Amino acid sequence: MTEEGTATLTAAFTEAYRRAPEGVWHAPGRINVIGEHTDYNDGLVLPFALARGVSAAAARRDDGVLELRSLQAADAGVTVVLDGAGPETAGGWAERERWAAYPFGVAALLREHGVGGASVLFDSDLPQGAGLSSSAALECATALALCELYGLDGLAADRAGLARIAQRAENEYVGMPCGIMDQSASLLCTAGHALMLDCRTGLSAQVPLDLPGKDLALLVVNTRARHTLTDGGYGRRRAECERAAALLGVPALRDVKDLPAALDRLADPVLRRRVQHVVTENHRVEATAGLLRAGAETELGALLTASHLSLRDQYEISWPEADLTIDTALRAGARGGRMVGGGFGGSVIVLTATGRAERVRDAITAAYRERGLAEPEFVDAVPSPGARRLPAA
Ligand code: GAF
Repeated sequence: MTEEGTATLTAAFTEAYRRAPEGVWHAPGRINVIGEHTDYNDGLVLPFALARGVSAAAARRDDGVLELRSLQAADAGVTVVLDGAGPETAGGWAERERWAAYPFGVAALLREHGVGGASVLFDSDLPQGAGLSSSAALECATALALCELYGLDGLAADRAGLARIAQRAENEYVGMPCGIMDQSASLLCTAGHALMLDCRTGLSAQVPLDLPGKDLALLVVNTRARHTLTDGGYGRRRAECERAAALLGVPALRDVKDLPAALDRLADPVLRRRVQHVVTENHRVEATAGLLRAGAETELGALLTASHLSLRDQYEISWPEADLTIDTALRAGARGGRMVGGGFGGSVIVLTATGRAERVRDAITAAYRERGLAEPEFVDAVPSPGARRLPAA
């Protein structure tokens, strides 16, 4: 968020709550380079933080009340007495107030760490439902703001621990059985790097990601086909993976070592396809991290496209605009590309030589126009810092 954005949010908070905020915090959205639907299979992911995200102006209240408002939902603020409130509290809210379940869940879970009431005003420059992790950004901005407001410096510094609390808020208070990738990306990423995260051990490493330095551009294309991950498709995939792991007698699909033998043991073709994706995707993450560490970014394209085909054909979560974007980009000379995030709508990434980026972008826009689709939105993909307190404007 720019200095001007911080000043605007501070002024809006002061007008809404008739007092100044004690600070403004920002948590970014993410792009996942590769490693899709591997996080809840105890696998590997490689996301980086975007410059765009969610900002939260906040101040403590001493009456145990949490008041949540958003510049994106002017008529849908929520006021809740934290004492005695639980996941069922959010269940009673109107549809337009559901966005508040994410920050409410975080605040409710932080109560046992000593967090009390607060007034919070959010602003976001991340498109919602675009697969860029606006929900995790909302959770993580809240988590960091509340920890710092209430002097929980140890917890605020334990970014991996904070990510687990934000994930639990989404699992328990929103009912979305997400993995740990998005919250980890928002809290742990650093500028100029992707985050290689082992979702089983929680161990992570920063992998330098400088594509422009290699004459490459990564286009993030919001296909404008909106996704909702709470409508069942995501949860079904997760349940299928758990069923396959149980049938194979392993703790998680991460532990499948001999893929052909595992596939032979599964009678259900759907489960075989899911296992094929998860096992091969983990290998693609390792290969991608290896290429990045070797400075061989130009070779990434084939891995990205292989990931997309696997998500389309084995995991069956791609959507027509994503396939159109990838096909068109490849025909226009891009090096590779894939859908990102949970699937069923959202965004796509395309890797191309910088010199071809404009041609690729124009070809994608023209393909959408020809089919009468709303024009796609191109989002900047600069690996940016993770969640932080913003300097006072
Ligand atoms: C969504 C989820 F929130 C993540 O945990 C992850 O599973 C992702 O879909 C797919 O890789 O963003």
